[in-house]
Amino acid sequence: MSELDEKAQRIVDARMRLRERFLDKIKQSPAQADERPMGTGEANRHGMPKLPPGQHESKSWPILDLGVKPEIPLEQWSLKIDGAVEQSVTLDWAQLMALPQVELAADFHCVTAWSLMDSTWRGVPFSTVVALAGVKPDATHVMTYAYDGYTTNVPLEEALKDDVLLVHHWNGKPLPRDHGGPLRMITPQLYAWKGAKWINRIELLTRDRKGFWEVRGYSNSAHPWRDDRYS
Ligand SMILES: Nc1nc2c(c(=O)[nH]1)N[C@H]1C(S)=C(S)[C@@H](COP(=O)(O)O)O[C@H]1N2
Ligand SMILES: [Mo]
Repeated sequence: MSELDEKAQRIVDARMRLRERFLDKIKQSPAQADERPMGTGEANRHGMPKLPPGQHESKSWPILDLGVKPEIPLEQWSLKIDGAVEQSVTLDWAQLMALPQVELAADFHCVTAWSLMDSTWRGVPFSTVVALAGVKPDATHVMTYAYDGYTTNVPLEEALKDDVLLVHHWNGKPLPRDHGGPLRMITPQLYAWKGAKWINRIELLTRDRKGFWEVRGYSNSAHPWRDDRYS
């Protein structure tokens, strides 16, 4: 194995150990725990009905944000992982791209009732990036921050699911700035507001704290198959 392959293998192993710590919670968190989830259509890749209740399919991809679309040149871009971690880490673009990359198909459900189906996403699993920093045993939640000032929170077991990615490509093309490029998070098993566009910081928390929309009345848990939109 080359030095680079060995490094990649160490990162992948660390990610697996981290996910193992949370595997029971991951399995029991809402998507898997619902015996009769709401919605219609064939099962999607994580076993939920393709279309969550109250959603309709959108053929185009709407743009929703706070109106500020930060432009971050790649040479100035960075992502910080801190909080309840063994060691804070700040990645530059080249370091992010040197991590093991994955590609998967997933749907995208916005709380305003549209769903974008069957996108192909390419990026780095959230769990890979936080494994680099080493997650402390008492970490339970995550706050993500973005270049436009947006924040959103998720339980760690939701964030560690295999389809939660930090993505830089959508359907084979670089992620457009309007949709959070160069890098955004996606949370296919939660409403899309849980995925920060233009992400620049991941803070591990030892107790839950609410993000931008969560303090303004959106659901803290945001589970599409429970029609879980507002708190
Ligand atoms: N940085 C940032 N991320 C964000 C938002 C935002 O305003 N700023 N809006 C959220 C909301 S409410 C939704 S529905 C999705 C929309 O993503 P899109 O514009 O790519 O469709 O991004 C989420 N992530
Ligand atoms: Mo939204």
